[in-house]
Amino acid sequence: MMIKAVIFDLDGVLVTTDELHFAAWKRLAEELNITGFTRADNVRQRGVSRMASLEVVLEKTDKKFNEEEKLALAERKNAMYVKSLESLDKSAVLDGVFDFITYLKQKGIKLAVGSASSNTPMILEKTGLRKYFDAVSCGLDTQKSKPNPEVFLIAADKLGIAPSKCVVIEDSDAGIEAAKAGGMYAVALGEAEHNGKADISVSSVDSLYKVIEMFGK
Ligand code: B16
Ligand code: MG
Repeated sequence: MMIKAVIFDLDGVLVTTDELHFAAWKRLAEELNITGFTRADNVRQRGVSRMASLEVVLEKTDKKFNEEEKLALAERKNAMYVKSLESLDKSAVLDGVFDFITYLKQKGIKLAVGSASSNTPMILEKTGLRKYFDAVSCGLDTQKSKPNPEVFLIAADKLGIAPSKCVVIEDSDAGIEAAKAGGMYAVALGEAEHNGKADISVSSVDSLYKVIEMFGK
């Protein structure tokens, strides 16, 4: 199989903003006097929508919130998160990413971002990543969030490339499921490394070159 495109997840694959998401949810939990919210809970927030991420925090309290209150809490977390993005620059791009995307472009492979985050355009601009990508699909484009494949199918559609010719690189279980549901080749990276549904798992960006080489033949 020849591949024509690589679709990257954003938080935790291209940039370190996964840590900023965690910090903002942790602050929200503290404001609500929730003490048991941990990094292990944060792993379940990866790739899923803002509202689904909020539910992971609210599982830790017996207090009940109505829909309006939940929306306000999600908005509050997002305000704290966006504030923490103010100083974001290219130092937030994960090790090896600029070299790897330059290598893919030289090979003529199309590049897209497929992220649940509605803050994707701002993050891509601030980190200097935007100019490398042929298409961006994010929370602003979708109705359904990962594990639904919509965000990746929109990315493939914007590129004009069949899903079967796309490789997805993801750090979340929801994202791996979404890629497979969309008929794409799924590469698990970092936190998703042990996901059994991925086609292949790697521990770092440096190991992605051999995955691409494998398709070249
Ligand atoms: P926002 P990804 C996801 O981004 C995050 O992993 C997830 O934790 C977050 O809830 C979601 O974006 C929505 O983000 O609140 O900024 O719109 O991993 O799909 O790039
Ligand atoms: Mg992610």
